Amino acid sequence: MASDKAARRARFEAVFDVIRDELVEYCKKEGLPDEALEWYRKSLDYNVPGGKLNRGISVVDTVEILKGRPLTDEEYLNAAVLGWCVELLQAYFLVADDIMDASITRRSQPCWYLAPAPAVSAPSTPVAPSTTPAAIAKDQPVSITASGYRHPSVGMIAINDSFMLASAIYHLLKIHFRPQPCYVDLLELFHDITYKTEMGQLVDLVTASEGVVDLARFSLERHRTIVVYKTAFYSFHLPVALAMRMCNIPDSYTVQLPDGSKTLKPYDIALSILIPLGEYFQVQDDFLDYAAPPEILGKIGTDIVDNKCSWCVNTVMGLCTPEQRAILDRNYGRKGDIEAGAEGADSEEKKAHGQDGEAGGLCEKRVKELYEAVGLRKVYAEYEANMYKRLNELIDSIPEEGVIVDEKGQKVETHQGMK
Ligand code: GPP
Ligand code: MG
Ligand code: MG
Ligand code: MG
Repeated sequence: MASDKAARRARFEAVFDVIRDELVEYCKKEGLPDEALEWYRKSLDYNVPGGKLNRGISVVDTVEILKGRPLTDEEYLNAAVLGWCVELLQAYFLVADDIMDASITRRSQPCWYLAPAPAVSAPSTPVAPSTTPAAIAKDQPVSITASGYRHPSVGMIAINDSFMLASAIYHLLKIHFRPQPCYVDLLELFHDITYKTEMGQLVDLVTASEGVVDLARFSLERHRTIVVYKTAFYSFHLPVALAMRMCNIPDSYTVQLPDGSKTLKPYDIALSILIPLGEYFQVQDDFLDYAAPPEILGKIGTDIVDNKCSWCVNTVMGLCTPEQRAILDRNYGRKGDIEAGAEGADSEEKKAHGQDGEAGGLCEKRVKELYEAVGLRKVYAEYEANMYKRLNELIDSIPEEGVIVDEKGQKVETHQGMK
């Protein structure tokens, strides 16, 4: 089973080389200089293939389930190209999100905007090596190697790199899908879902506005809007909807239950499960931002320091005493060691901690202590168990058998095992 999963991943990964070469080759044909080709290749290799690949592989898996048989080589390539387009979209979002969230690491390497720039010229001035990621971040756009040399880092070229990761999607769709009937539907899906994700990112950012820390603006309702829009649509709905479009399932189809009690639309059925699944996934991301060690997570959590409307802070706000709430108000969303209303404080703890601190400093530490004190880990475990049950119930509510009819009410096929 495990080796089957590894083999599926390896087959999917092999398609990335084809895609990357197509993209770089296209830029070459446009006459770009070698330096730019080298840069683009490095950006693609650094940002696209290193993640879990769940989103991309689920396009392939869904196409296979819908076809109900192993895919031909041509079908596999098409499905994998769509999968890699989702991974390109994810790379585009992550490169940009890491700049906006001032993150330090991603997938156990420096965020792209902090990474050593590709094809750098020989270093000239050795400087003392810096040890903390925070120090490297402060020094950007210069990064420091283990040997202590300063290198120019990618810096704000990362903004253009993120645009090129997104544009690559539309180039690949054109090369691989233009003659197919699903082409416009695929384009529309990528455009619509990108727009929705950007809406979610906007709500995430304006709710976490810098310098104005007002926890009264947070709520679980606001959090739900953020996570559904910034994560669930692109991470869960998009891969399945792309597979359905590739299989040419039209919007006009309805599924009639065998007893005739209900008619359901296939795209609505998919949404009704994938959005709650995406919501759960982002709650987990929020929880891990606080609870998981960076060595395991591959990224250093920034939500507390960044004043994010995370599931953690919203849940703790509903559990804490007025005294604990005051601690939260003073320390949440603060970048350093100075609590709100305590400027100039010079406690022993602060001295011991050091001004540079780790990541967010003393304020972040206080918030994390509070999370522990209210038992957030236990509350999360309960949330996870409930959500797991709810998602299984939702999946079970999909009929095992149904009759698919077109817009004229004509039977298309009897479909078994829609789950
Ligand atoms: C995850 O938020 C959401 C995204 C990566 C979407 C970004 C959308 C853009 C339009 C740029 P997050 O900040 O919690 O993710 P992470 O924890 O991985 O940084
Ligand atoms: Mg982020
Ligand atoms: Mg973010
Ligand atoms: Mg996060």
